[in-house]
Amino acid sequence: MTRLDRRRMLQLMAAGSAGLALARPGARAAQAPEESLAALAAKRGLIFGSAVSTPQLDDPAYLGLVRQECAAVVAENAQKMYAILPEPEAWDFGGADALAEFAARNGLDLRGHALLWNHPDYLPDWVMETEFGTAAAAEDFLRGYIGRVAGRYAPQIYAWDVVNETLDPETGELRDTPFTKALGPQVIDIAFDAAKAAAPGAKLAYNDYMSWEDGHETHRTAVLRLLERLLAQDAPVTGLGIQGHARWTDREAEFSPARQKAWRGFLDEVTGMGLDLYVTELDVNDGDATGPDAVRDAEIAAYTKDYLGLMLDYPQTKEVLTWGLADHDSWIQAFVDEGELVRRPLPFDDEYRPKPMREAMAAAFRAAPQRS
Ligand code: 9MR
Repeated sequence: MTRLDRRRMLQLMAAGSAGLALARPGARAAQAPEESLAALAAKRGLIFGSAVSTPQLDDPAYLGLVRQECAAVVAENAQKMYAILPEPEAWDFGGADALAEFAARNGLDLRGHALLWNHPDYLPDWVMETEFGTAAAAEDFLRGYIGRVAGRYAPQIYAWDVVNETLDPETGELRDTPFTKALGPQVIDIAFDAAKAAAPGAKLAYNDYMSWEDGHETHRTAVLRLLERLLAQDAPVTGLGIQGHARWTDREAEFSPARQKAWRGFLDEVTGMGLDLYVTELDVNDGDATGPDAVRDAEIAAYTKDYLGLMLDYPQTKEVLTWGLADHDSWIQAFVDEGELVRRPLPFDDEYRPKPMREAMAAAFRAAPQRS
């Protein structure tokens, strides 16, 4: 456990849930379950937190829930390159600074996401249109960008997703961007090196959405090869960010013993390399499931308990973050077609009432082995 983890755990344990509610006037104490997820996780040496979007910083009730339940927050979008550098030289730290201030004011740890999302759809348009000409020019730009962003929030940010989703899940190859054109696979090494230089005390993760689901085999293998290569070249990577976005449509998609076995095989290889695991973006999309909310919620909760049970079995799993706390604000709702049911992917409903998924998470934290 790092010094930061230990300090946070002691704070949470000393505060207890009543202390947390009292210290946080915005919190909806009347609805608050007995012990916060953060306190339950901290008892096991784990960090629990959630993504927060910039608009949510203007929603006092939502922030009350964040303060009530979380030990850490991560920017849902505000630290992405398209938000910080939407045009050449047009640096905009507004959203990222606002979240950093919220975290500091409330004693919350701050995770960083993501220094390099090396993906054609999510780099700023002007970067996608740039031809760097030489490898040195691409490297200079990338080192300058990462140095400035990671340096600005050091040492507040205790962990960075240094590189996000750079592998094409279908082919296992690096995604094609101006950075990969100019630098090839070295782009990843350069990003880690620049992050380490600017934030020497932070945990540094490769973050991606490979999962236990069918069709993810190529993606999992590509991630293993990338991590092996990085470690062989002494890149300062400390762990793998496992996003944990699950799609849970029907019985066909269940977390079956065979799929769990394959997933454990993958996690065994990652941890066998000496890396930590961070669950960074947990949510459960119940797709086109039909039926009453109570039935859908029970299935999502059962899955969450099994999934976290497996993940927390690994003492290398040090953090669990959800990608938001309340259903209505989830990114998944943007993909709901007309006539489909609104999804229920997160631990709280749209009135911030705890759902069975929250109970499942609490149970998984209670049952988790103690980690050091
Ligand atoms: O939740 C995020 C959504 O609001 C953004 O529009 C989208 C594109 O920036 O990114 C979403 O977050 C993604 C995260 O950054 C990386 N992993 C997948 C997440 C869900 O798409």
